[in-house]
Amino acid sequence: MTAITNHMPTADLQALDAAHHMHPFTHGNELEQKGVRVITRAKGVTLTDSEGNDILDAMGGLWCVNIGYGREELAQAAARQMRELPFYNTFFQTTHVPVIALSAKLAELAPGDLNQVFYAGSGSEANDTNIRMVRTYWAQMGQPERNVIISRKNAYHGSSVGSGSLGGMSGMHAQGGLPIPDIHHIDQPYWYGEGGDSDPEEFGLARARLLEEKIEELGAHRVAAFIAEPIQGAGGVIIPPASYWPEIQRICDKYGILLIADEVICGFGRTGSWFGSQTLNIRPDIMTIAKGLSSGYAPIGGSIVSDKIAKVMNDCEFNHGYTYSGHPVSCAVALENLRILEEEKIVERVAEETGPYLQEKWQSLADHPLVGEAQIVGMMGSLALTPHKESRAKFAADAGTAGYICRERCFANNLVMRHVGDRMIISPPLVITKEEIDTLAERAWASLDQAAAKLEEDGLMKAAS
Ligand code: PXG
Repeated sequence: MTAITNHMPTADLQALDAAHHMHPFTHGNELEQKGVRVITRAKGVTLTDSEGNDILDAMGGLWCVNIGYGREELAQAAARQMRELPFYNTFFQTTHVPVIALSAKLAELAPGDLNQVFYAGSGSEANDTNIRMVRTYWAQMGQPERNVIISRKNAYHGSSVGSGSLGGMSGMHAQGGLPIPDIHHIDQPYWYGEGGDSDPEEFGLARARLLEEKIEELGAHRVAAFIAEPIQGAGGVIIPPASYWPEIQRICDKYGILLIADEVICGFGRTGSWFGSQTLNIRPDIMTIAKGLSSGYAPIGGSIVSDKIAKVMNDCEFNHGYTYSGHPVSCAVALENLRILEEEKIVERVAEETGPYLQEKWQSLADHPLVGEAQIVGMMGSLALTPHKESRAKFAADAGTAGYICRERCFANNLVMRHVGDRMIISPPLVITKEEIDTLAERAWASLDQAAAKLEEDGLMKAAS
């Protein structure tokens, strides 16, 4: 057996990684040339790499480590559950205590009549469940032709064949035969990038009305559901104009179309409420959950569904499920995570204390010459980089060039801040302190300075014509 310890030299770990590990969303050869960064441990909001660098993780792992790293209670919960009952399935007329307790807790936390949970191992799987669930629901209702799902361009709903089809990422659709049939995409409510000279609220309304146009075009009798993230995450933390969601809700209500809120990122405190749907006043029929549900300590996802849907679905046998649906260890870890979020009032703190503090610091980054806008809700924020603030111009260079340069500077300054195209994004652990927020803002500003200098030096501070 190869024993890999933290003491193995970094270069050896990198070589083994390059030889045997295929990374998601990564150009393997480029990564090998560059040398992968090896993360060895983490505590609170701080990662440590194999070279001993301490890095402020402003992405919360991958939008998920809401309670921060290193909480012993979750390790204890996992160990206890592994000893007692490491696995049993929930398929054949059986259940277990952790899945019962977690389901009851989620029903209590979820808004409205969202009271039943179908489990998955991830957000992608949960959205695959949703495709089959809403189509089966309508078939059960005697309307099997209602099988179209409408989503949005630049949405992210996962990477499996079904969820990748729901998503609106063109790079993903270009590989592997996506999208599957009967998924349609409308334009996103991205005023900064696509709104031109329009008023943001007018633009928000116009983008919402694209849903109505699409429904009319396809025929309402064909449309099963609309799916959207309350705030687009992987697409670049795009916060819609205030006019957008009320109009979407009105349209879904008018045509009786099911609304799926993908809460994989927005859920569990990220926006300052338990769910993004509460922050944005949405009444979904289904919420997709994952990530913050367990703070990433164990893989788990699911769909929380309304009584209306559960009643119909429970009237048939839904031929669907995963070996790890309601995995007892993941459920026990998720329960302990929810206990910590609740008892330590972490969501309230984001809403009332640290969120507003981060917002103030984040907004001040908009004063930087390279930043066209700074947007933030709760603890998910974005900066739009631009060569020309006043006109919100895009760079003449390929999209993502400036963002990548800035991200590299962040890494060099021991800050994990991602880029999506030329937008910089953050989603830190919700437990980040004011002092750590100061550090985040200082490192971000320094990285922006260095990125601007590099862009000038390379002649890249030019606006696209
Ligand atoms: N829905 C949303 C809104 C997500 O953000 C998924 C579903 C899929 O979840 P799983 O657990 O299957 O990954 C996600 C995941 C990025 C990035 O680059 C974002 C995600 C995953 C990987 C990378 O920002 N979000």
